[in-house]
Amino acid sequence: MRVDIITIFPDYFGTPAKGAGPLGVSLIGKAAARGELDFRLHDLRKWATDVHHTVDDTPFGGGPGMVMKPDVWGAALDDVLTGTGAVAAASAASAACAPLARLIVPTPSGTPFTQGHAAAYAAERRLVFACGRYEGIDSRVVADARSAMAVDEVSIGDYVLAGGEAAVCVILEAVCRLLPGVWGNEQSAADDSFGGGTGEEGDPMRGLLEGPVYTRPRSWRGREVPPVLLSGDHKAIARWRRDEALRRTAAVRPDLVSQMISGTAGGAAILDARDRTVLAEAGFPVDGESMAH
Ligand code: JEE
Repeated sequence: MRVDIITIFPDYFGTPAKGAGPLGVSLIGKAAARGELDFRLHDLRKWATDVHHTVDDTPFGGGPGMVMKPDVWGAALDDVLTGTGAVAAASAASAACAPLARLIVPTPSGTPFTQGHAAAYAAERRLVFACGRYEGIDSRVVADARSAMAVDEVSIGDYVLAGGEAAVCVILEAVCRLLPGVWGNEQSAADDSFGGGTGEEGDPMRGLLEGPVYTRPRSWRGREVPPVLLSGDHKAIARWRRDEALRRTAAVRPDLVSQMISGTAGGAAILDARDRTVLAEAGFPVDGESMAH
């Protein structure tokens, strides 16, 4: 997969080719070293035409801060997509026949980024990320890009960052661990059953958060590993894990439990009698039962 990142802070991403920075280490770094990932960093200021390499201007209509200029972004996207590298060389015609790629624009006003997006991006040949700064990018840039390619405006969460770079790192980490050949993929990625995510149909843990996990030693600072996990009784272990997952999800993400219940005709298809007891104890009415407290 080829990944282009356009930013005024290419240094933010370190030197992926040298194994340094967020894209150079761990699984992403190893996939890059094997040639499965090809990162290209682009300094947006390269496409600024004035002597000060200006990329921002005051917002029309007034208001705080600055907005990134559409002409600079348009030239950058044209060049990166056509692969010319020449400043403002791309015509509308050459942009129209740009190689298939998806443009991803992180923004606080975007669609919430989910595991579903990560899976879709992992299936693409080429991703292009546009990192904004200041108060964001002139809205016409995305409108214009949509005439040539698929464009996603996504948000990684309900808080305000100073720019899109950190969001790109988050998105790439979620995407790259799903790539075929990236270690852990066969096991861990297939196990992903995160709420609203890509857990397979019939996965008993789909839509739930994972419960607690343990490793050796069995006893640590007077705290014991739950005996069921040492029992060798796989059925009992699976049941315990589901109970813990239900309890944890009810406690920290009641919205996911509600989604599970409402999305499946009262949860009939996916909630057994034991599930209903566990959820009732956690204060969730299931199947017309009243709240436990
Ligand atoms: C990209 C610039 C900073 C600050 C206006 C008005 C917005 C942009 N989950 C996420 N949080 N933040 C980002 C993100 C932030 C960015 C850019 C992504 C480019 N910025 C910026 C303020 C404003 N504010 C009041 O409501 C909040 C806009 C992001 C992602 N992905």
